[in-house]
Amino acid sequence: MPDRKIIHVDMDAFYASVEQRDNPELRGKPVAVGGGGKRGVITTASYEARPFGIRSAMPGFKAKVKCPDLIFVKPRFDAYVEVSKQIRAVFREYTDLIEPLSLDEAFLDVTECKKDITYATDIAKAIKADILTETQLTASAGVSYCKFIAKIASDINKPDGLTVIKPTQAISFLESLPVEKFFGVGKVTAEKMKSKGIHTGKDLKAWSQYDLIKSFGKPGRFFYDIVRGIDDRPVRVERARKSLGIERTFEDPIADLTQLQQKLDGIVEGFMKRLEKSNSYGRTLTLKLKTAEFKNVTRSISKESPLKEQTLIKQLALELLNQHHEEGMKIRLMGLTASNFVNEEKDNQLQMEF
Ligand code: TTP
Ligand code: MG
Repeated sequence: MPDRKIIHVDMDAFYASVEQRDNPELRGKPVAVGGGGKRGVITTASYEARPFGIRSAMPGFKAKVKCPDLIFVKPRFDAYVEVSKQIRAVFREYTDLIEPLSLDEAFLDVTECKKDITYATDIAKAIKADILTETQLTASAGVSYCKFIAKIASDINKPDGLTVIKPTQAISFLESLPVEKFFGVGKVTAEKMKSKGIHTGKDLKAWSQYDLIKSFGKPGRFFYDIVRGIDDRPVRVERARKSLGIERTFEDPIADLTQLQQKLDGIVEGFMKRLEKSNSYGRTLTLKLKTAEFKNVTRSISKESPLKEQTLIKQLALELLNQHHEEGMKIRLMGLTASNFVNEEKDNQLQMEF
């Protein structure tokens, strides 16, 4: 694979910076977004609050003890979504290969840049400048040849940072990296690694692939590659999926319910394959029937959590059919659709990439 140019962009103290921008009284002061009420937790804190140890997910009352001058403000999600749209519009000026990880963060593949800029470093500088002009907010960027290293790099000189890690620097950079910084190494895995004497990339590199898989399961294979700077995962363009499904047209319209139930069995099978392939599971299941007179009937059922179980889906599909099939109705087409997809959390999304 030829060298790619990957940029990871991440806004600085995102929610808090938006609040400081929109309310000058908050500027230069320690600000926490969220964390109000008895049990509230903080979503993020301004950089002025961070030296006091104020972090995301910290309960508000605890933060107040650490930093008595801390100002709490309520989140305004509409404002954050608006900024998110603005930064994505900036990204699109440079490339169509954009993979958002959350409102304030995305990977960009700028190997082929829409603007005539040769070096990825200059592209990152230009993107940061455009974001500042458009939003009056700063972002940090990491530049490298793969996603994993670009993401770590964006975190190195926050706020308003720009860190470039070239392929020639990657190996020594990764050797000195603490294990918890490695992609896919969560708290539990990091503890386990440390108990086995693996503290840095250098320690990790001393392990064979066989031993890594034996100790850490499937991700061991990934750890083996990544510590050697091998990460070929493409920047994946996110297509917001609204629904997903299959349908079957019958040669001759079917009136018999039992026969339709049998046909539905096969449709459920195909439907499951479709869901598994795209790894998307919706909370709503819709049955579509088209009659011999070309009349469409669609009936839906929704559950609280995503529908993943074949037996449950089959049962729900049958219920829909039994409830809505009427005596004498001749069916020429039957289909199943999933919709109402649940957005997986950021971490989940990263974990699933394995
Ligand atoms: P982050 O990019 O993780 O953090 P940040 O932008 O606030 O600060 P940094 O400069 O270190 O990047 O998250 C982006 C936003 O997502 C953050 O402003 C608030 C929200 N968020 C939560 O609501 N809960 C959380 O636990 C985290 C980590 C973030
Ligand atoms: Mg951020």
